[in-house]
Amino acid sequence: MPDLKGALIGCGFFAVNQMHGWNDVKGAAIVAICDRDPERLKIVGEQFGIERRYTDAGQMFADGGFDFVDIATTVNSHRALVELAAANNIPAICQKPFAPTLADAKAMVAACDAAGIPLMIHENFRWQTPIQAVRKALDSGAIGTPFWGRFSFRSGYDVFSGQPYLAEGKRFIIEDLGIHTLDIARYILGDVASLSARTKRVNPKINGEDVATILLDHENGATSIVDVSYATKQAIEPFPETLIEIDGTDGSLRLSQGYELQVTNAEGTVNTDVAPTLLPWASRPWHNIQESVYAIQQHWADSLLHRKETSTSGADNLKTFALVEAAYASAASKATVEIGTLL
Ligand code: NAD
Ligand code: 89V
Repeated sequence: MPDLKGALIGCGFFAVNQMHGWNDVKGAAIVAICDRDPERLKIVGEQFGIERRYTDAGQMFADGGFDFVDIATTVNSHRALVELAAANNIPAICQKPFAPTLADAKAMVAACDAAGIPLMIHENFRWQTPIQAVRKALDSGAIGTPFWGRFSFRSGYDVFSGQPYLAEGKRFIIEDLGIHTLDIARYILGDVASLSARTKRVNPKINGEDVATILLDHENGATSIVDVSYATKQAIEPFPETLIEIDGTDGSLRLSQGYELQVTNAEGTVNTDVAPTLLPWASRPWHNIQESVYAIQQHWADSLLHRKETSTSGADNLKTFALVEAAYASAASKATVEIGTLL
């Protein structure tokens, strides 16, 4: 089958990982790039040898010649760019967070549905090697039926130097990082019926919350905790590892720092190294995230070529994004939020 031709919009900090990922993906290649900042356009264009360069996305769509678009801009431009893709009947990948509001995200899904084009949210954390290993261990039945879980990301890593906008918004950790952790909780323990949340801002130099603790009631009766922090200084910095504890009817599972997966049941305890691969273009400690970028992009190419729905389609990701909205609403009101009222 011929390669899919892609265009990428937004040549900033994270897009460099996406461009490396596309170089590795089988069945797809980037043929055009766009950034409204000519400097970023030049840097990424030269680094990856892309000659078709645009400062205006509308002009790039008008010129055409690509089968999908990869939107790697920050959140405020997502709706307009996804709607532009829908208007041009071009399948779209959109970075997380989906949109500034749930209403925007729903409108984006509706626009793509009306145009009959696939929309995938670049929610890559569930594609990390250790998270996939946890999913496989549960699917094997090794610990029976899960009834409790904890999904934890606690770090003191300076994310603001690479992504200064993270310090500026009224919302921070739930919208930027907790969104991944909530998606992992859904991926591992299923959809969520209700939640309650508490937040805190510890770092006085930022505007948003940098600590959140969220209690989830899953539809299948399991209970879990999602706890995230960028204000936690530890002896060995775990960034960007998500640590997981799951208790099941026949055993338990622990994904601990250093990418070790421990599964315990009546037959004993098995420890497995589930560390991500350090891809040739990747660098520690980001390699876990970088490998998942390649994995989700390969999944997109395979799904588009075989006309299959993606794991993190727009429709699926509305259910993760609703948890973000619910967590902020619960933290403000101190009430439990029923997720069904948002969807
Ligand atoms: P960034 O600010 O470094 O880059 C964004 C780029 O988009 C900038 O160069 C900007 O000029 C360009 N841009 C913005 N609006 C545009 C428009 N309408 N047309 C053309 N270009 C436009 O931001 P970043 O840190 O690279 O983050 C981008 C997105 O990636 C964010 O949504 C962020 O949350 C997400 N992100 C995801 C992960 C992950 O693991 N999935 C990690 C980091 C960042
Ligand atoms: O994955 C992300 O969305 C990043 C980071 C890991 C720094 O939170 O913004």
